[in-house]
Amino acid sequence: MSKRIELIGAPVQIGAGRGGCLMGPDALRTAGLARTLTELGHAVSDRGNLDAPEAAVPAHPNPAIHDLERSAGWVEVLQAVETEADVPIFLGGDHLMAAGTVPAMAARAQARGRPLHVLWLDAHSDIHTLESTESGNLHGTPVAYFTGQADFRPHFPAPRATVAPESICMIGLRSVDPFEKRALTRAGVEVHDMRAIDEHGIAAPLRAFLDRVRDAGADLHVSFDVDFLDPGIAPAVGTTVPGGATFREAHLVMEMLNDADLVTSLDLAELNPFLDDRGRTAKLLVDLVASAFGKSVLDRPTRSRT
Ligand code: 6HN
Ligand code: MN
Ligand code: MN
Ligand code: MN
Repeated sequence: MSKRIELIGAPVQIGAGRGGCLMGPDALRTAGLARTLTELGHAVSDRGNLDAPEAAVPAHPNPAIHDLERSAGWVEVLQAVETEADVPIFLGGDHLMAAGTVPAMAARAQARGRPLHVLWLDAHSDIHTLESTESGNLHGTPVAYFTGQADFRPHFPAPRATVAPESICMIGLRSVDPFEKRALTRAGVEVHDMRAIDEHGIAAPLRAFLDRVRDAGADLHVSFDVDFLDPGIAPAVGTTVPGGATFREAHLVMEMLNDADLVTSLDLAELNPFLDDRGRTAKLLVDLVASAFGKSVLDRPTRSRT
């Protein structure tokens, strides 16, 4: 089915521990994202890259935190995004971007009387608070922010809309800090770590979650962190963790998302082209997006279930 897809560049990089995600949106463009989606029959537009000023915010007592003013600026700018597209694709940018994109998409869902569900594909749970982060890298905090698990004011603006923790499904986890383990349990987020994927496969939990999204009549935001993938196939990310999703596991997730036809927005987060190997990670991401938007091996969808 043909969709109106809007590419929105979010070159956030101060949320990560090292520079390079600034180049993420342009690497995805260079790898042919728009052309690929157009060839699949979609109507693609490109808003170009957003920019964010530093916000005037008080210092936080946690001395590890860096770039708080610019981070707050990005959260404000991204939260305000409005789009007419069926599916906006936010081109990151480190994962702090989700502190803006998810509330923006939650507000958009709310305006059409629907809840927002979030599929979080990541090695990490990113559920630190401003108080708990030890690295001070705020890309580790968006989930605590957009679920309202912690009050980030007065450093960040209040979220425009929040997402219920029970409406989040995390797949791919394999690096979760002690504070985050407690936070995930307390919040009641659905989590499938790599150990569970090894045992049961990736299709079963995803299928169950997609059924839940459909039954809830919800919008679905997918937040795709490059480190969800195994570093052997996706080296261009600052926070590689061994034992990630394989090439086929990742494509299967995207193919199932296409079959379910529920995705209403997508983040492509954490691509650091400075660490890439001749563009292979960027090209893999474009290929995965193609699978999520209709590229299939055969002429007909190979549906696992209707
Ligand atoms: N990401 N839990 C670690 C930290 O520094 O807080 C890693 C965060 C990674 C964030 O991958 O988007
Ligand atoms: Mn400081
Ligand atoms: Mn992440
Ligand atoms: Mn991650």
